[in-house]
Amino acid sequence: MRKLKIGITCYPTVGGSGVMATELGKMLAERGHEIHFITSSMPFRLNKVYPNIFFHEVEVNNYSVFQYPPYDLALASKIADVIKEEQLDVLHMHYAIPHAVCAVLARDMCGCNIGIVTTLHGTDITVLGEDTLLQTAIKYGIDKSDIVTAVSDSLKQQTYELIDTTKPIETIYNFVDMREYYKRDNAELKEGFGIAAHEKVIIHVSNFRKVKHVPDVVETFLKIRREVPAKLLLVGDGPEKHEVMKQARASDYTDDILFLGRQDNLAELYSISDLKLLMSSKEAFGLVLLEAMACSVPGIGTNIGGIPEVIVEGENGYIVELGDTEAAAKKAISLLQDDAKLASFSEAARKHAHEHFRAEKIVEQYEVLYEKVARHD
Ligand code: GMT
Repeated sequence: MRKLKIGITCYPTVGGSGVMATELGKMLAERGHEIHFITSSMPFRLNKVYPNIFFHEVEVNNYSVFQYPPYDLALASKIADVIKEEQLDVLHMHYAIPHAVCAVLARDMCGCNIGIVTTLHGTDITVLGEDTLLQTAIKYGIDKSDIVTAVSDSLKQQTYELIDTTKPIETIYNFVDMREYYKRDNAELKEGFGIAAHEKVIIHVSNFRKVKHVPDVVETFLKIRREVPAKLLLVGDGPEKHEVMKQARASDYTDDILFLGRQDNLAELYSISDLKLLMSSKEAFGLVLLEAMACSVPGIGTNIGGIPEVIVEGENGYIVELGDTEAAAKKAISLLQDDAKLASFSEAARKHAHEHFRAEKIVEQYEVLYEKVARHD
């Protein structure tokens, strides 16, 4: 495979799409490609120096003549500069708006024929796509990209339902780097959190947005806790956290609910966890489920978006209807009270992550797409 110069734009802050874009860049760099991140700040998972990864910061100045800082134009202009200066072969944009639209504008600005691959992650379609003010821009970003991918079949389907486009969309699932995400022996950490060896650990990781339905996670846990000695680890931060803290404080099991805030080393936390809960109302894929599965943690998730494409019902986890905390708790209790079943689900989770979503397998699929649209001059 030809080594390419690839420009990547994503939202570099905490969030699944930024995580995926950064992990993809790191994997591609390891495979010999030259990677140029064109983002507003250093992607947070880019925590080590790579000789063939470069960061081009998009600076947005505000001028008194503008009511809003012109991020989109600054980004398009920066992408155009980087295409020319670094002789990029291909652009990979994460999010249809504004990123794909900016890439199209940048291509036009530099008058070149660089290929644009756009990946849809969910929020850009299922949240923004419902906004009629943005639908035309989203359609433009999709239609003008050379190749469009979605992170699940469900997201692909939803895109056709919400956006008036006939553009072919290819599903390329998210991936997990199993060299980083694997179960380690971490009894000391469990003890450090004050969790007894016999207690089960349930984990939820999110940005505490409304769509994550964290109150349903807490409600499910409280039902489990009445039957099983357990602790709930709530990892992350976001707009709903305050409400969830109030809910936890008002419960009979306040001390069993641990708020850990944002954490980088998720594999360590998954290594002390027995079960993952994801009760979202919108979820294009559910990367956190996959990362947990790679660490041998089965999941219970809602019958929403791409979640049923990650969890195999009754094998490595369970699917419940949105808001059905009763069913989630019942299934969790049956699993947590049966050590043999829990061990079999844990192993099945790890195996499933490896067979279907391991990084090498998925990154190859992107390489094939890049080769199709990369410049040949
Ligand atoms: O889930 C979030 O709130 C963050 C969001 C994002 O845009 O970064 O995540 C989306 O992309 C992830 C990576 O592809 C997916 O795993 C998440 O399911 C998806 N979130 C939603 O669809 C709500």
